[in-house]
This record gives sequence, structure tokens and C-alpha cells, in this order.
Amino acid sequence: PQRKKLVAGNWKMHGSRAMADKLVRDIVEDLPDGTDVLVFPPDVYLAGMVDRYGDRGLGLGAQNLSEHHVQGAFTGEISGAMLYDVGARWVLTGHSERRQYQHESDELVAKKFDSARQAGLTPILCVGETKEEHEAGQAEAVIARQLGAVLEHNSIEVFREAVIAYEPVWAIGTGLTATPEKAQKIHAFIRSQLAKKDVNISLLTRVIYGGSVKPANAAELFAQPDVDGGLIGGAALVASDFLDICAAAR
Ligand code: G2H
Repeated sequence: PQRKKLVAGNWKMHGSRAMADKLVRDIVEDLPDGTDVLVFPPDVYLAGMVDRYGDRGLGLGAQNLSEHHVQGAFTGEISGAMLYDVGARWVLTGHSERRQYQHESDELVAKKFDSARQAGLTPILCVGETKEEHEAGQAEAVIARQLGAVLEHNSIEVFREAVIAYEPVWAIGTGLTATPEKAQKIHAFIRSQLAKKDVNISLLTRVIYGGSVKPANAAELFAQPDVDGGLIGGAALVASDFLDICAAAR
């Protein structure tokens, strides 16, 4: 099947109200046809962006959500339902920075993945190995474990909609990128893990690549048969770079 390419900009903890507004305005003016383009700004800017640009064909999402799906005494937390309420339709789960700095375990990530779906948000499940794991030849074992945590309590059906992002942690924000061949190998591995449960769904699930994607390397990465787009960090903060990457997904 033809999988529609998807390019997502993860702004991380960057920006200001003025910067966010200008960046999104520039992006919606030049959105490519035939590619899903998503932006993940800091939560505090989300509602305003939906109100101003929500009808322009750009998908908006959050970088994180609470694992609790019912409201309650959870100071500082934001639920999937709240994100949905302000117009977000997507959410990142298990980004390596949250696994690393917020100590999110595979089990917590799986809970957040479930909460996202219950709220009507489409989760992007981020997986990937660290530098040490990479050097020890454990990439596939780590990724199988991260996927397994979600599949342990869920039917493979969840991956009809959900997206998987492969982010080798050693390539994030470092300027190092997995070669297109290395990325392809791991993406094919991820698809093979899904295929063990259901071949048809494995062919539908979009698996995107993240880690120092730039205009100069995007086309070659996206040309790989199992690379269905990208999760873009640093380069998503410059409208012209982000749009060049989106154009490379055609
Ligand atoms: C990986 C990626 C986007 P960058 O974290 O999530 O960031 O493109 O800056 O490596």
C-alpha cells in the first residue's frame, strides 16, 4: 500500500509567542500537497495556534501528556482530553528526551500511549537506542522491548493509526545522522516486528525517522522504502528549512 508521507516538527522547549506565530504563519503559507505536516509547539502556544491557523491543513499536537486520563489532583499535569479540547489531534509519546530527563519508563510511555488514544489523539510512539546500546549492538533488542511495552496491553490494531518514530538517540541534536541504509535497516526491522502480529497493519503503519534531519539529507532518507517521513527538531525552528524538508517528502 501507498503510505502517505508525514513530516512533524518537534519544537521542544523553544520559542516565544511571537516566534511561534510567525513560524506557523510561514509554514501554513507554503504547505505541500500530498504530505501530512504536523507541528508540536510547547503546550502554552497550542490553543492560540489552533484558533488562528487550525483550518489551514496543518496538524497540531503536543509533545507530552499525562498518563492519567481522568482529571484530578495531578499538579502541573495536562491530560489528553485537555489537549484534544483545545484542538490538538496528535501527541508525541516516549521521546528520548523524556525517557532520559524525565525518567519515563517503557511502562509509563505505554500508559501515555493508551491515554492519548482514549482522548482521541493520535500518538507518535518514539523508539530508539542510546549511543551505548548502539555500540553494544543492542539497537534491535531495545526497539523490540520499547514496542513490546505497548503491544503487551494492546492489540496490533492500535498501529493502524498510530505512527512510530525511530530516533537513534546518538543522532539527536548532534549533527550525526544514521545513514539512509542504516535507517532503512532499522525501519524494516520495526515493520517486521509489527508483521509478526499482522502483516497488513505492518504495511499501513507509518514509521518516520528522527535525528538531525536537515534539508541536505532529508530526500535521501525519505527515499528509503520503509522511511515514511521525519520527526524534525532543530531544523523545524526555521520555516524555510522545515518547508524544504517537507518538500523532500514528496
Ligand atoms: C530528535 C529530533 C526531533 P533533532 O529529537 O525530535 O531532533 O532534529 O534536533 O535531532
